[in-house]
This record gives sequence, structure tokens and C-alpha cells, in this order.
Amino acid sequence: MSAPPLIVLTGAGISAESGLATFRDKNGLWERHRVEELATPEAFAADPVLVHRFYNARRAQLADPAIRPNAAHLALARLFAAWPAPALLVTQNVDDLHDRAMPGSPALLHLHGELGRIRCTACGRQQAWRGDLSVETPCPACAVTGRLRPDIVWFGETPRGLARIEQAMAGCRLFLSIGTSGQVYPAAGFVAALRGRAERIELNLEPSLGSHLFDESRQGPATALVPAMVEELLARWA
Ligand code: BJW
Repeated sequence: MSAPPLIVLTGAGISAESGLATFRDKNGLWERHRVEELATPEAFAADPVLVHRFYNARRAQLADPAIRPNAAHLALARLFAAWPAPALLVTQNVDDLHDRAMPGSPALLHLHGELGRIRCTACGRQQAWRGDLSVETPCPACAVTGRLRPDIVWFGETPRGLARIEQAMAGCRLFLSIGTSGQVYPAAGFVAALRGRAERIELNLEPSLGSHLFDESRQGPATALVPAMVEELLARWA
């Protein structure tokens, strides 16, 4: 039998052991705000200074040399380099730890955008951005101020790469969900959509909201579960 076409979905839990906070765990609040209060176009319109501060803090944290891909990101990079069938890595994370583990990989899709990119709502230009952003920062392309925003998918906005995901879902026969609480759609709906078509395995610190929908659910830290899973899959299929 040949290797099954693969989709891997990752969430904040895969980056937790690299030192990045998740959203909905005990330490998931930022300055006492829930992500649902910050990551919306309405929140940005009402208080852009606060929302810029939230993303500036996270962008700065990502630039800290102590924040690096962990054993789970590196194991997935090994899996994707060796997998002998179509494979797509859909991450909900806006950090760049998968990118650093598998630089330039066409298999990686950032469903919710990227912390290291911004976009101008005046001229539409998107670009890489490493420093802070404020309501006074002029757009490097059109020079208009006050219209730059993080290139992030907020609640109510359309996630990235949906056509590509739909195509991959149609052929998918193996689905891994790693480090996500299964509370945010459309990613939370992938497991149900693949019912009866793909083997679905969850790897998470604790059972997610949709845990019962998986064929198998393994609990533990991603840096232990993911390398073990990758070794199993490569031994079986590659
Ligand atoms: C470990 C670990 C370790 C810890 N090892 N594991 C009602 C019903 C259905 C849908 C909706 C609804 N009302 C509104 C909606 C839609 C809405 C939605 O889902 N809302 C929910 C709150 C219900 N979704 C949207 O608006 C999305 N857009 C959309 O639907 O557009 C319409 C459309 C769809 C399809 C086609 C066309 C149009 C957009 C969602 C945008 C989400 N954005 C955020 C913030 C921006 C990014 C950022 O700032 O970083 O993305 S929200 C936040 O949640 C972030 C994450 O990517 C996302 C998911 O969180 P994640 O990754 O699961 O993190 P946690 O913290 O929740 O879980 C971590 C897990 O890891 C935990 O389980 C831990 O146990 C585990 N863990 N340590 C392994 N070491």
C-alpha cells in the first residue's frame, strides 16, 4: 500500500514548549484581555493602540533568540521532507517556528496570517515587518499613516488558503491535529469533514473539545508525542 495523502493541523500548543503562550490555557490572557477581545476588526477600530501593543509585544517576543523551533516542529520538518505522498501543513499559528524548521517549504500554510507581516488598508500592500507598529507609522509604500495593521486573520475575517485546503481535504487519508483546543473554526471543523475518509489522530496535552471525533487521541506534551508519531509514520510508510 502506498502512503496516504496527509494533512497536519497545528495550533498554539505546538509552540508552547518553545516559550510562546497559548490562548486558552491558564496563562493565556494578555494584560487581562482574552484573545476574543483583541483579535477582531472591531477591537482594532475601537482601540488600535491596544491592539498594536498586543502584536508588538508578541512580535518582539518572537525576535528573542531564546524562542526557537522545538523537537515537535523539527520532527514535522523531517516528516514533510520524507513523506512520499501529497502533504499539507496547516498552522493556525502566526509565529514563524514552522517556517524556521522547514525554510521555504511550499507545504506550509498559515491559516491565520503571520506575525512577521503587515498590510496597509489604504494601498493594500503586504510586507515583512520586524519592529513595532503604531498608529503613526507611515506605510512604506503609499506614505499614508494610521492604516497599517498586522497581516493577521481576526475573528470574522476570511482565513487564508481555503481553496488549497479544500483540495487537500478532498484527497486526504491521514489527518493529524496537534496542540489545538478545537474551538476556532474553520480549523475546528476539519476533523468532522474528514469522517469516514481519513484516519484522524489527535496529539494534545489534554483532550480537545472535539476529541471524541478522532479515531485516536494521544495526550502529552508535543515535544514527546510528535517525534514519536513521526518515527512511527516514517517507519510504516516512508
Ligand atoms: C499543548 C501543549 C503542549 C498546551 N503540547 N499541546 C459559531 C459557530 C461556528 C463558527 C463561529 C461561530 N461564531 C463565530 C464563528 C467563526 C469564528 C469562530 O470560530 N469563533 C469561535 C470563537 C466559535 N471564526 C472566525 O471568525 C474565522 N473566520 C471565519 O470563520 O471566516 C468565515 C469563513 C469561513 C470559511 C470560509 C469563508 C469564510 C477566523 C478565526 C481567526 C482566529 N484568530 C485567532 C487570533 C489571531 C491570531 C493571533 O493573534 O495569534 O487565531 S484566535 C486564536 O485562536 C488564534 C489561534 O490560531 C486560534 C486557535 O487557537 P489554538 O491554536 O487552538 O490555541 P488554544 O490556546 O485554544 O489551544 C491550545 C491547545 O494546546 C490546548 O488544547 C492545550 O491543551 C494544548 N497544549 N500546551 C501539546 N506542550
